[in-house]
Amino acid sequence: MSDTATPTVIRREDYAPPAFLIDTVDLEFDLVPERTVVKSTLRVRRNPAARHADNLELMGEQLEFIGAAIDGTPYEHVRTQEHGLTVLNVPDAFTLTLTGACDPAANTTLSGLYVSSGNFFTQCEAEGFRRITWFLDRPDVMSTFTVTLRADKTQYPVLLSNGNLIEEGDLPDNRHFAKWEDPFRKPSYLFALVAGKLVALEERIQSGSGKEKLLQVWVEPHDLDKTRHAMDSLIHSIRWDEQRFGLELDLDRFMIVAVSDFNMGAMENKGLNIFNTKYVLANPETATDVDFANIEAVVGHEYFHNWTGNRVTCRDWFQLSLKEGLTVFRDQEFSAAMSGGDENEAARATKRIEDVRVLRQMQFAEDAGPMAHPVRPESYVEINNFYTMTVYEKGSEVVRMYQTLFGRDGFRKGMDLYFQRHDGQAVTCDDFRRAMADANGRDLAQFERWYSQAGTPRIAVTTRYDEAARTYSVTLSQGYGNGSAAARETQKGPLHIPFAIGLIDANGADLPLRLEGEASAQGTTRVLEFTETQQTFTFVDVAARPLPSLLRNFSAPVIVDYDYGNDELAFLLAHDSDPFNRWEAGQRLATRELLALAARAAAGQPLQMSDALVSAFSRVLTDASLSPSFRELALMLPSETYLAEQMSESDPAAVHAARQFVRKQLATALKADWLAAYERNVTPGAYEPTPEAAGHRGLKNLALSYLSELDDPADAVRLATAQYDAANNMTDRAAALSALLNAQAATGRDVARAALEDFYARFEKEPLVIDKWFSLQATQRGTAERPTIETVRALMRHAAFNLKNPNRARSLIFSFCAANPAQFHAADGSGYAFWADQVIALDALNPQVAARLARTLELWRRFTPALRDKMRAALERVAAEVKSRDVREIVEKALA
Ligand code: B3K
Ligand code: ZN
Repeated sequence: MSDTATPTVIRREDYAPPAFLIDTVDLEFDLVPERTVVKSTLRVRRNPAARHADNLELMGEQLEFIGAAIDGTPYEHVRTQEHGLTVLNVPDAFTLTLTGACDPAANTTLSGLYVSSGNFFTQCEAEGFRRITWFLDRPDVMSTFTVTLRADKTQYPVLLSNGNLIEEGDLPDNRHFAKWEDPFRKPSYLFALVAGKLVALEERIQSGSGKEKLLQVWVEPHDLDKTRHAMDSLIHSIRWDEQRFGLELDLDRFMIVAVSDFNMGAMENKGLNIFNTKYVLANPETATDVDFANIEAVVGHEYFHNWTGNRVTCRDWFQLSLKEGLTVFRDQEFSAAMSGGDENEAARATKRIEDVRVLRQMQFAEDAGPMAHPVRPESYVEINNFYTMTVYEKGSEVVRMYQTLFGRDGFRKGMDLYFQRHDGQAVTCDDFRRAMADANGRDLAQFERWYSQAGTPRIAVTTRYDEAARTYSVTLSQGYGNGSAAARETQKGPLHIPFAIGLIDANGADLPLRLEGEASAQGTTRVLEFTETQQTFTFVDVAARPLPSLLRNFSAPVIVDYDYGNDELAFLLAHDSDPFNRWEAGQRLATRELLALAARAAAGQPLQMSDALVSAFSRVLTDASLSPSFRELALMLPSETYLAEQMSESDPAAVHAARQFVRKQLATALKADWLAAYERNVTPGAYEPTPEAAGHRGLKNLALSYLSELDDPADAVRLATAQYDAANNMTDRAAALSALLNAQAATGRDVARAALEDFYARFEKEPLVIDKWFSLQATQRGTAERPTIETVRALMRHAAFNLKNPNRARSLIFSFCAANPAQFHAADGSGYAFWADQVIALDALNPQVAARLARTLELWRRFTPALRDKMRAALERVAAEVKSRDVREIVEKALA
């Protein structure tokens, strides 16, 4: 099938075990950029658990066939096709040798074997291994691998692959070789090799059981000074997984390699993780607090995959969330633990709030559009399109709900049973759920719907206080509201929802909770098991009407509809003992105000703001009992994208006007408090990426950003200029530049120019910092005289711009299309035309990156009619021109 024919839909219900198994794989590479020859020797046998097949069908793409042999004898009965190779009439068990070649230098897709900065790298998940050699490239075929790499010794002094190095030496003609052996069976998607001029930071540690382990972080020589944090993060990850889950590193050596051309964040190849430089390299001058935290999270995530993904892998790609949802949950718990210890609830809440923000902004939107799919999808055209927020983030929420239901100990029991049963296997989401159910003696049949139903559940809450009976009843009703058609198709019945609740008295104290039928009160937060369409829970012994604190700590990935009054929200923001719900109350208050203002802006009415939000925010800002990081989160307004999605018709211009208006009001009314917060949160001395110091910087820089909204931003310009000049770290420098750009847009005066030029000159040799330089400009506010699209178009012609580098493409194009809604959705449609040009250009180079960009228009039907028509036209142009399966799946679903 060629890519332009009708695309094949792969369905979960069609799963069949492979007709053959491959027990061992021996690979020999002669690495040459333009033509790498790969000899693959496979021990193959018929799968006793599958239907008989005469022929062996292997997948292969973009490969040149050189020859085949069976049991050492050349074999002619081989047919090659565009997407694979068939070996005809094979015996029951045999050794197959296939020799082929590929062209890594010409591989701009960054899938398979490719060259970046003169070095070789691989990316095999999901289906890249077939671009290296012919194979049963599916995760339920697990084999042990040995790999021999041969290459020029000067050009490629370092030769790495999975597992342990068992031999190395010189060859004639200035060449050398290295032979690697991975003792663990693995699917082909976990294969990796790296070859080139790299250096490593090394550390030796003892694992929990006392075995010596060699840890390495490999980078280009000039980046060696930016590896310490990644190494520390790796060591912390190893220790945390030992303590929390009793899981040890199983190899003698664990390597991380950084590469600057990479489609996503990182990849968990067995023993040889390959990372986007963005998630490895950091020092105070080049990386922000957010970068430091992201590196820790991604290093943890990939390391944790060693057990959840590699030792136990997925039977098929529909089960992707089995490893991704679980591993995201593990990395979230790890980051929470690192930010304040496993038991510090306030510090954990900060991480929880950040994660929920992402979920609500990105996953809820995905679930409301044409790409909506269950955590375990039913079908796909291109699997790379299903590495989604739903599979990752909602998948993580589903895993978290087991822990909410069974507690940390019960969850651990389930994990232990999962590994006891399935170590070394390729399994399904059902297997994981069964382990959790069996370990905790619970029936989780209904819980399965979390895996099979798409869409965001909505829970309507009504309450009733009976003064005479001293009872308080909470009635919960669940449904899905009116989500997308794609989601509705999957919805069959009510979910099993852990709904955490607390009741608060007039003084702001938690009430002890006793449900009808219980002998005594137990605790002040109760996880209700909500399993029916509608259910009433009655609390007894309630002396006065309480205020409910609903869905504490966001105990399920749902939307809660409850009609709080503004004063009630302000009260919760001031008193709720659940830090997540304190934050939530403030967000509800702000969202309500912002949406009302957006409606007025859309109708051309003048904007006016109530006092409720100003006084609530003022209390938070000046409440010294709250941590700076909590205050920062609570004082941050919901994003424009999130707000636009809450409107019946998304109107980015109206949302922008409303949000800017509120920012300016808050800046003006609280000016003195912002200035005081700025002064009080400076962090003198050497930079430290600790959560505490980062919290101070975060609040200080938020204050600066509000101050830059003032009609006369002279204070902000003065502070930002001084901060820029004096900064000893990237967090402060970038925040200062951002505030200057904001003030520049507001005043029309060139106040940011000098800093912008300095920034470029200072960091010209640091690609990750230059990405920030592009991104700050792409997300800046535009003015009538200079809309941001003009800046972006000019930057596309900048010498440092390179469409082939995904980080650079993301820093300019994605930042503009996905993170600057008011400018991107300009009424003249210029943003959409630009988007279409870039999707089409990327489609020819790198379909995976192109498909990600294509997704930024998928919610087009939800916008105002004038924008909708222009978006449709852009989508239709793209649909007519693109060739890749990846982009076609996205635009065809969007237009369907
Ligand atoms: N498993 C990889 C993602 C692979 C994406 C393929 N398109 C990284 C991760 O989730 O850890
Ligand atoms: Zn992952």
